[in-house]
Amino acid sequence: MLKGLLFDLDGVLTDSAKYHLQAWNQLATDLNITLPPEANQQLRGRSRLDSLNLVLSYGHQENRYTSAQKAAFAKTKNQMYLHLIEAMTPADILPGISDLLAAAKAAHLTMVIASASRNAPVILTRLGLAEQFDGIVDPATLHRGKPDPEIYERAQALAKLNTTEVAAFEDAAVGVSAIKAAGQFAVGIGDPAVLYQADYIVPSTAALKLEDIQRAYTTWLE
Ligand code: B16
Ligand code: MG
Repeated sequence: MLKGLLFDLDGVLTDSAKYHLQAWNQLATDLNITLPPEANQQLRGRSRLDSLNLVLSYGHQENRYTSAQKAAFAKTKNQMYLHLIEAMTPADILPGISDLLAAAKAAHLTMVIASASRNAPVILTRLGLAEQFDGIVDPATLHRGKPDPEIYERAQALAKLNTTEVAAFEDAAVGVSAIKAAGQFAVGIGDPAVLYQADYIVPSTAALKLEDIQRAYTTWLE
């Protein structure tokens, strides 16, 4: 029986992924790096440092800088990102999400955030969603980023549920890989060609309906 929902944040609850990309683009330009079109998908869900290393690799600069220089670049990117998200309000909650959360609450499902973003608490507050969740995994305490299953295993532990009692939501290929490596039911939001590992895929959050998810989950369990 479905007892809990585990949520990625960026790209699932709100479109902050576009602000991440904008800030990485700005940093890349400063470093004379041009991000390829696939960066939009490849940067999704990755930790701040993994993302920076990917950005540097697009410019063949991954071995050019010290750890201290990389930390400074990551800090600069985060300051740009924080500036971009300053104007976020509850109007930035993606379509279909508020109804899904309300339906899940009515069904007494436990809800936990499994976001790689260290800014997740700030964003949840800006969206007015901070009180909606039963727990948030602290990404600062993780050893490995998505696609490693650690973050989804921790979210499941916070929900105090078994692997087969949860459904997890992701917009990133690395995130879906993490969910599947954790053995959980994966709901992918986006392009099926990218999120092919997911057990149930919708084109956008507007198409998320709790009863459809429950039906797909029941089929998956059998
Ligand atoms: P921060 P998610 C991820 O959040 C983003 O998708 C990814 O683009 C970002 O680099 C990562 O968080 C770290 O975020 O720099 O704010 O700590 O999709 O796992 O909710
Ligand atoms: Mg995401």
